[in-house]
Amino acid sequence: MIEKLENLLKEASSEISKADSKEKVLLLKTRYVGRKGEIASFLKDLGGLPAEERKAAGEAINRAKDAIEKEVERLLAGFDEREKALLLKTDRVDVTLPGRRVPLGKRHPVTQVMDSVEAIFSGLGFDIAEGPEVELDYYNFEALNLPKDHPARDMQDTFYINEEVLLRTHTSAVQPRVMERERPPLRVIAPGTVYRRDSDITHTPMFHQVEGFMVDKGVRFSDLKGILTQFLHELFGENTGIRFRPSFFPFTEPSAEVDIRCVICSGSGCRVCKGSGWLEILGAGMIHPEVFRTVKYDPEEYTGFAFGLGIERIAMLKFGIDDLRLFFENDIRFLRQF
Ligand code: FA5
Repeated sequence: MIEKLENLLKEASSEISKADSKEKVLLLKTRYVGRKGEIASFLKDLGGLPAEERKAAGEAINRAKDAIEKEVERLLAGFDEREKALLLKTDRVDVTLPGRRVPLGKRHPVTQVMDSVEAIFSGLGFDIAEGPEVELDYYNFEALNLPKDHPARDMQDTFYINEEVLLRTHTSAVQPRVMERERPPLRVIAPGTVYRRDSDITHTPMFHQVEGFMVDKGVRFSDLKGILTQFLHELFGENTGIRFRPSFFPFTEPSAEVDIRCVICSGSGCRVCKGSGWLEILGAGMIHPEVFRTVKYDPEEYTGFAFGLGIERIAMLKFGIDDLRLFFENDIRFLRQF
């Protein structure tokens, strides 16, 4: 058996050394040292040997097996090395290939308008303030000269949380909050989200406003008109049609609303401007003395103006959109256009 084993070992190492691929080496490995290979058949024959020969024969089989396995491993390692070297030579990174494009997101048109409005008023010396969206009835109405039984509360359909807490219906609620904690002179804008039970092509239940107010000694209606005209010219261009209309708000006296020439129909009348040729974008006026008394400012000493802009309405006019609800449908095809 020992002799037979030596012959097998010779044959195996000669065969293995001739193998010119990894696959061939692996096939020979199976043939010689696999579970049903040549070495395995020697192990089977071991039982037929006289007891005194078995030990030496067993040791010789194991030695032969080890030798073949070592030879196989050595050759396989050689193939791996050569493969790696070849890969390093041929598989170069082409640094001239163009990179993969990362699709760029866009800012929402409402955010874009909000940012422009903030930038223009910052340039005019206004500071930015914020207030809560879940607001007390007191700041949203009472402190603005709208006591509980005031009929003008019906002008804004309110979402109430309970009798004293609501979703703010306008950013005007920030006015008494700021005035309560600061003294004039004040030049403040307060951008934010507001809520009303409203829905049609020019109204949505959630929308954005920017409140603005200025309080000092000797502030006049002409200051309000000057600031708003300057702002609207910067935003829409010098040639845009603007009109001031008398109006009513319980927290301003006198009050006005400002309209912009409808860009959808250029003023000839359409469903957006309801045939009038104009679209209302803001309410404004001189702050009511009652509001000043509530925040402990002396109305004999200070005067001030305030205004509240509808951001979606401005975005409609700026981008020529004929249905305000489109801004909130989150259709990516619509949003990509801005
Ligand atoms: C007010 O909200 C007042 N607080 C504005 C104000 C501030 C007046 C300071 C005086 C002094 P009004 O309800 O008109 O007013 O709304 C102001 C603007 O918000 C409107 O001109 C319009 O552009 C916009 N707006 C009102 N309701 C909606 C709505 N449901 N959806 C979208 N925009 C709206």
